[in-house]
Amino acid sequence: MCAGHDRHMKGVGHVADIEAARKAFERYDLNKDGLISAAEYKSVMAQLGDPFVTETVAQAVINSADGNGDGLLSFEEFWAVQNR
Ligand SMILES: [Ca+2]
Ligand SMILES: [Ca+2]
Repeated sequence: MCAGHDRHMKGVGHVADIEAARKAFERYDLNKDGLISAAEYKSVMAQLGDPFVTETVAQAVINSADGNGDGLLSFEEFWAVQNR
């Protein structure tokens, strides 16, 4: 239940409850369409001080959590990662 599993979602850290997860999700969802794209993830990581996350890396992170294979992260998929 702790440490290790969320390394690829760094910046999110340990999210204890769904409200905190939703806030984190909204921080990544820059255009508020309810989905996190690779471009959004990359921008937010850059804002958080990690300029080494390229769009390719961002897409890989999203793909690793992308339950339905559309290349975008929904809140449900994001939440599933928090609880992995
Ligand atoms: Ca979005
Ligand atoms: Ca998806």
